[in-house]
Amino acid sequence: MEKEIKGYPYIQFEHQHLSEQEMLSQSNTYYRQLDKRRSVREYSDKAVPREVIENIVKTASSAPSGAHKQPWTFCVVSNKATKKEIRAAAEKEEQESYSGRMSERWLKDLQPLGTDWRKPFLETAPYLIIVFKKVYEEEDGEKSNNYYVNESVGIACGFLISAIHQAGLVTLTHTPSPMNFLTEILGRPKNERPFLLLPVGYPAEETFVPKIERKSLDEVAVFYE
Ligand code: IYR
Repeated sequence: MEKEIKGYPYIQFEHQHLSEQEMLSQSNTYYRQLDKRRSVREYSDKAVPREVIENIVKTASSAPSGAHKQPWTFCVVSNKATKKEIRAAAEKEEQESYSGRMSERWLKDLQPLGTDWRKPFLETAPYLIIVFKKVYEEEDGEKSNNYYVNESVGIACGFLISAIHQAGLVTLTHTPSPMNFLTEILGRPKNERPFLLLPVGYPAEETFVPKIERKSLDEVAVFYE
């Protein structure tokens, strides 16, 4: 059903009605499923069908955004030479970060996670998704700023990570700093800034991840009843 409201086209919202029992069951299943997600740093080079990646990106791009501007570009890199170039540039920055730019406290906080400047996953993973935020749009030389860009792109990345997990793949939110080399290597326009880099693929065989605990509901939520 379609109609006009105040001169704009509307369609009827299709709500998926669930019984309370179904809600309980589905919310719990979704929680248990997402709670299994872990950031993975060791990847297999096993190929992933491109259509799976396309579905994942479409899911991310279905996220809400300020004034529905969808201020993002997902650069999907599987080209070996480009991955190699990205790895070299990222490791160069990371080397400087780990040997001086990051504080002692920061380095100590990262120790249990076992990270260092080496990023072999940038070449091993079959795909790298580099998310760019579009700070403004340019039409006929006219610049117009987008709204709530960080919030919008952050939410889209949440959808992306959840879709990757749901597809049976693994990822990692990698944030080399500074990230401008990605703008250059990928030839992105001026209005786009790199936001997050995510390797996507299968975990390497026998992957170990840090034994961490998640905060309890009491620690993260306050109910005002
Ligand atoms: N960007 C670096 C450092 C790093 C920072 C945080 I905060 C992490 O949770 C993990 C790593 C890197 O990618 O190694």
